[in-house]
Amino acid sequence: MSIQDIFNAVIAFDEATAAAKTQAELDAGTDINAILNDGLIGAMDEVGEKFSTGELFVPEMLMAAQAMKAGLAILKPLLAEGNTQRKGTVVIGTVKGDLHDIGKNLVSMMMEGAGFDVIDLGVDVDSEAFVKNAAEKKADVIALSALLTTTMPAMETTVKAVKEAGMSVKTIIGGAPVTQAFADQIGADGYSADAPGAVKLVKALVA
Ligand code: B12
Repeated sequence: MSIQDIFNAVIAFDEATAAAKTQAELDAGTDINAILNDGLIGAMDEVGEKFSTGELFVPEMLMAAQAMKAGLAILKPLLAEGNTQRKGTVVIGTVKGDLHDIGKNLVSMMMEGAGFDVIDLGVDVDSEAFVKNAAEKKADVIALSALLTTTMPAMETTVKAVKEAGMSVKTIIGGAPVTQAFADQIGADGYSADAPGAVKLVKALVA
């Protein structure tokens, strides 16, 4: 039994095994971050590579994502465990035109686990919805996710809309193609490459 079994189950689109092996590793006391990064996320990286080289297609990518989600569901209570004192409110979503939500969900779960109230607007969220919800919920931070280079401009549109609305809410961005340089370029208040980093960033911004 090893983390490789989880990796292999995701690559094999096997939801039941991905869930069972994730549970088995947890029961064996394996570090949750190792299960997440080396097992579940590592496998999705491999799937992405194979998609790039034409070895896999969208349906397979989706099946792998389902297997990954089955493993994530096992980890979720542990990721969300911990500090119950609320630290602030985060409105999160995947930007307009983009349907990828696995990374966004992970960021959302970890923020909840860190004690933030998280309002998840889902995928394909336009700038008006981000602004409206952040205003209504008196959010401290708006967190934007994008996985496609073609949807990164929607991040800029949203950051601009927040500024035009005269809101004091901070904006942070993330997702595989996003960089610190892009965050600086569009005037976002922060960027992180991963979910634990996103939590640190939000803590620093609301402190
Ligand atoms: C699964 C997947 C899909 C699934 C999505 C299922 C779902 N419910 O999310 C499906 C099959 C639907 C899909 C569709 C498409 N996909 Co796709 N997909 C992927 C894949 C394989 C994995 C993404 C993933 O979930 N990774 C795991 C998560 C945990 O990582 P993550 O999202 O990067 O999130 C982490 C960080 O980025 C960060 N983060 C994420 N969000 C945020 C937000 C904030 C605020 C912060 C601070 C941090 C942060 O923290 C997360 C955790 O550490 C990637 C390849 C890859 N390895 O990235 C391609 C990939 C993103 N897809 C790609 C493409 C091209 C598409 C399609 C256009 C394919 C098509 N021809 O139809 C469509 C687009 C649909 C749309 N309109 O969105 C390309 C994008 C290329 C590009 N640069 O633009 C990729 C890179 C594959 C490739 N190598 O070509 N896809």
